[in-house]
Amino acid sequence: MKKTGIAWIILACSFLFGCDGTTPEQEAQRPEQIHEEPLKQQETEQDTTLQPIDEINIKGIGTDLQTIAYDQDTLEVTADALVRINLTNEGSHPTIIHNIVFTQRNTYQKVALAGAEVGASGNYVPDSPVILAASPLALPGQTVQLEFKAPGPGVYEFVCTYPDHYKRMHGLLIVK
Ligand SMILES: [Cu+2]
Repeated sequence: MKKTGIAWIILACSFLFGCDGTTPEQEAQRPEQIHEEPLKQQETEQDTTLQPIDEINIKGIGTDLQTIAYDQDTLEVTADALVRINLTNEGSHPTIIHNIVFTQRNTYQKVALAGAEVGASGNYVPDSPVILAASPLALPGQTVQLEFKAPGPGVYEFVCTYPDHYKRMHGLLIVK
């Protein structure tokens, strides 16, 4: 008698609500909810606007090997931010060509010397694990762009690897 009673309740329940206690009305809304969840998740994963962007404009100034320089010797960015570097070569002489290469600390000189060995065909950038990011070459009057993800907090370096430029064109990247 008890068993039959329970069976009746289950039967009545499934007629009225569906077996998990939802009304037919709620049942109708459900497919929409199921559809919404994965979409929201996808949006979060693809939403890069949540990542801070640190944009830096830096210039290569000077007219010869004795006067060339970056217009800043220290750059500061936020750890893990997307860093966007705009390097403008303000030189006018056709042989004054610059780039900007970010490296681990105490390596800029080694990287620049290796870059000079690589030569123009490799944009003067060596294949090295101490390089964080390297821009293309900027000809006089040109602006080149470089984007990379900032590393963890610490002190890093940047350098122009065009032959002989490293002596005057280098600086520190501070990541906070
Ligand atoms: Cu240079």
